[in-house]
Amino acid sequence: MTVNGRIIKSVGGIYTVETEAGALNCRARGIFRNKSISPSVGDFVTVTAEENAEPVIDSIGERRNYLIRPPLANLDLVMLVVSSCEPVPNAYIIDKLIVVFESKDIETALIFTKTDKRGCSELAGVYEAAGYKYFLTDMNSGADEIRAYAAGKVTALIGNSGVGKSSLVNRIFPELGAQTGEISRKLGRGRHTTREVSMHPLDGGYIIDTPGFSTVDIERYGRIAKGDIAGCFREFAPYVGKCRFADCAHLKESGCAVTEALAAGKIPVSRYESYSRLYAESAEAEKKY
Ligand SMILES: Nc1nc2c(ncn2[C@@H]2O[C@H](COP(=O)(O)OP(=O)(O)OP(=O)(O)O)[C@@H](O)[C@H]2O)c(=O)[nH]1
Ligand SMILES: [Mg+2]
Ligand SMILES: [Zn+2]
Repeated sequence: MTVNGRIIKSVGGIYTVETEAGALNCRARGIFRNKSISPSVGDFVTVTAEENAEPVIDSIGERRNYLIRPPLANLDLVMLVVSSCEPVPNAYIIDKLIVVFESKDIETALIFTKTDKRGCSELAGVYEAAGYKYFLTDMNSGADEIRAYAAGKVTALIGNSGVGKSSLVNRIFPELGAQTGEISRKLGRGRHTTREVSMHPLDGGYIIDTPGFSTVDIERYGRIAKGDIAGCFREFAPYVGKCRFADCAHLKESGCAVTEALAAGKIPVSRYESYSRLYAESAEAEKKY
């Protein structure tokens, strides 16, 4: 028997595939390993289930989009989860991730957590000015708005370890009881409590809890060509193409419409700083080829 389904969970080489015949725990055919494609949460797959044998994933449908870390396919929305206090928010990392999502054309919104501990109007203001939808949450508020926004979409919660992704999932699905973990007092970091990617049906879509990343993971994202980075900063759009030089890098060139907008306060300073840092890193990497 062959059935179609979608991978909703993946742990140590066992994939849970939601099918019309219910959820099946499957292995993947070896062929994927040879082709270096790994079946990922969100993938549409076909499964062959013979009697008395473990069901096996035979094929993976074409992906609309794909993230390497955490491995996720066919997303409609990424909600980047950022803590207002611990772990301390890092504008560069936020912007680097947003660039990755923008480069893949995945809609991005932000969630600022722990607003009971520290307000974050300044940070929120930056992303509002940049043109992003954002939400503020604490242990008692914000979940309903987020749930309403995610309705009907395949939404991944992505963010540093310890920012409160699983806590938020538990507020949206009180019956789920996802494990959450304390922040290490000494390091001010999360402890990688969530180890697996899991997808939960929500109002016609799905919400996906993911393991928090570390800085190492950030470095592993594929680099984006330096000339493509400005296009991933959506608030630059009104100015890009209006510079004096067609090949303007928006750094120190004269007649640059982007740096003029920055000077006029129309582009947030931290966003521009992230741009110039990402540009320099990408230029450095391109030199090595
Ligand atoms: N004060 C406060 N604490 C929160 C809030 N949200 C989460 N926390 C705490 O932050 C810690 C980490 O929360 P988790 O939900 O485990 O974080 P996570 O993002 O899932 O972390 P990983 O699974 O490691 O990626 C826990 O001690 C939570 O109780 C909040 O809104 N306010
Ligand atoms: Mg978690
Ligand atoms: Zn320019």
